[in-house]
Amino acid sequence: MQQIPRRRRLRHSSTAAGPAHVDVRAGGTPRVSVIVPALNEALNLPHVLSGLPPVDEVILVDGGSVDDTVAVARRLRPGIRVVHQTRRGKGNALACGFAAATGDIIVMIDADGSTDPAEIPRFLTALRDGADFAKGSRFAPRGGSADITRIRRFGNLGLNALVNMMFRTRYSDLCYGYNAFWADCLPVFDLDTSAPRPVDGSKLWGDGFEIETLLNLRAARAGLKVVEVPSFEHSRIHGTTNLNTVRDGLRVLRTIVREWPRKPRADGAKQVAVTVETEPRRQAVSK
Ligand SMILES: Nc1nc2c(ncn2[C@@H]2O[C@H](COP(=O)(O)OP(=O)(O)OP(=O)(O)O)[C@@H](O)[C@H]2O)c(=O)[nH]1
Ligand SMILES: [Mg+2]
Repeated sequence: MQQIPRRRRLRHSSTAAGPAHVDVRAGGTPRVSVIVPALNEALNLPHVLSGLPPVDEVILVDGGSVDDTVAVARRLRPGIRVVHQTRRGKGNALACGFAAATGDIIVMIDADGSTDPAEIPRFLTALRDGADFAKGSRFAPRGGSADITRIRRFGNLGLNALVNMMFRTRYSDLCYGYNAFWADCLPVFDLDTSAPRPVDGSKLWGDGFEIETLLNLRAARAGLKVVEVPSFEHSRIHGTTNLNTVRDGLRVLRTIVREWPRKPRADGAKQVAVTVETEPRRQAVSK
């Protein structure tokens, strides 16, 4: 496991006795930021935001929605922080949200109702129990999906197997958007939010739906301790997907190839068995 410099683990906080440095990983109370990338999700946000457990900060990263996404978010949660992304794509949205987050723990969750906010405590438990990166998995025991199509399932399976072989990981779900990590791991992901938007309208690498793959590969390469957390993916409640299976599947493949030269350390990622207890699943929501 990569040793994260101690100073990156310190959070500067104020107490009645004055400013103090608190090592939150070693037992302080971590502040939790939830990042919600959203593109035209006004109809789904009530479900997502009302289901959140108590957290310290919620950041909605708007992708230039043309519906009432931002207004609905502000109405439902007056304290929500709204961030506008710098380029196009879910990956860029997440990178912008991560950069804006002030919490010790960052949780990424979708805005379409497919990722259940009630599962957040499982991810937090995994992090508090020693993981650097709590990686949601639909294919870990007691995970599942009501949303994934057969072609996406096979694509994910194949790409996942390729990654496990090339990067010596033991991932069970490469392309899933529900994850959480300690904010002090952010430098490992090396995400850029300041590069200009390409004039031809294309997406930079990492800016699209390949973002989860990128995070998983860079976590592995850096030797972060990755723990898979079983998760149940529900169907998107309203609206249609922004993902194109072939186009985005090829982007994931190219991401794997591009990340390969940055080989993992000899000992690989310290992935451990799934140890987090799961609560009963809520009922699947149909489209
Ligand atoms: N800000 C922002 N959010 C995005 C963008 N693209 C997708 N999202 C959000 O990212 C989340 C996942 O996108 P989806 O379109 O649901 O993709 P998916 O979950 O792979 O596809 P489905 O399973 O069919 O729903 C949703 O909350 C989207 O609103 C984008 O370009 N910008
Ligand atoms: Mg979705």
